[in-house]
Amino acid sequence: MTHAISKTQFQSTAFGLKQRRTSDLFQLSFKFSVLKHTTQMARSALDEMSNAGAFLRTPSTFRNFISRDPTSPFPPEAGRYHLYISYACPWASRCLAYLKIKGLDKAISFASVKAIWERTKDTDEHMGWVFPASETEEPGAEPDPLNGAKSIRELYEIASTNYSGKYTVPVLWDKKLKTIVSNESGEIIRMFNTEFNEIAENAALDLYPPHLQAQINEVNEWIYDGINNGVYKCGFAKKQGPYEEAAKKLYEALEKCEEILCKQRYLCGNTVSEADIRLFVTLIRFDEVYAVHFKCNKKLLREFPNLFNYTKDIFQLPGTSSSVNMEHIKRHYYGSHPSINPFGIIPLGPDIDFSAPHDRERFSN
Ligand SMILES: N[C@@H](CCC(=O)N[C@@H](CS)C(=O)NCC(=O)O)C(=O)O
Repeated sequence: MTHAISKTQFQSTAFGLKQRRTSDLFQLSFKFSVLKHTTQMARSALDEMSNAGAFLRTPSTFRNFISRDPTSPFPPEAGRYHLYISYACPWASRCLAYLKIKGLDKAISFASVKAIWERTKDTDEHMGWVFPASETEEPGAEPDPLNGAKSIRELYEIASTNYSGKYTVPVLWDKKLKTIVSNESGEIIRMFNTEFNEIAENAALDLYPPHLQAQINEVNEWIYDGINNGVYKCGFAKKQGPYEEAAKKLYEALEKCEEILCKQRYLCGNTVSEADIRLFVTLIRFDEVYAVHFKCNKKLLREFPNLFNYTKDIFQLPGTSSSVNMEHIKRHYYGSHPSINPFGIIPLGPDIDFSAPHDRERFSN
């Protein structure tokens, strides 16, 4: 038996191979374009990049309001709403802090996802927030008690069949209409502050009182841009220029806070306000995460005497400390951004005791 092949056989085999290679290539490129398409559809914060290499956060999309207005489709009923959070996320944590501070935790249920992002579907590469499979899998995280969802992404897909944005926390969920009321923390905290006062245990506390609103809005604006979002602009920058610009702005804003806080207890005077809770969620993560993971190391929080003591002061407000889970915070950041920390190593320090004494009472009288 001979293994030689004729010229025609050779030509046809070669043609077949070439054809197969072309068709494989076509299929591969088709698969790649589908993949590209689906990953483009399922985005995360790591994809939000300008051509100049700067991080650009996109706005939230579910913007309904729970309101006491009798015509509101979302009235403030006890037991009707659920807050999906991640303890790691500063935006979700500010909602949880409000829920605790206002005494709403019996009226509004809440649960946290797992700390580290995982694949949300087998059919594409999207990495995002997922629920544990059991109560015991991860301390602090719980399976979805309402919809049995495996991921936050699934909740967005229940709420909207053609959603194409990011699958972010917080998610304020309406159990009755089975939909997302809001995924914008800046608006959720306003609802928690005023709209549930008939059922809130600490209704008298107003963190956005009319006489301070203009001042709070003004402070929020530069603190959001320079600090809350500023640390992300430092951490997610892909070029030196945008990183340096963000870091410079961050430290200017921190120095401005330090100056304000050497004269008064809180950002807008001697009573705590929304502006303080919004700043706090970034400061509590600063030395533990942002200084290392996001390269915000020009000066540590502990090197700003007023800001550091102020952070302890806010941490010690009744309700706030239970919104902080440092284990989740550190595991999330160091473990969910492989492009920044490829081996997922979590630094041991600095392990700050925020319940230690502070000197902020000096402003009270
Ligand atoms: N504007 C939103 C931002 C929320 C946000 O960015 N959350 C992050 C976690 S810190 C998130 O869920 N990211 C998911 C992703 O980027 O895919 C808010 O303030 O509520």
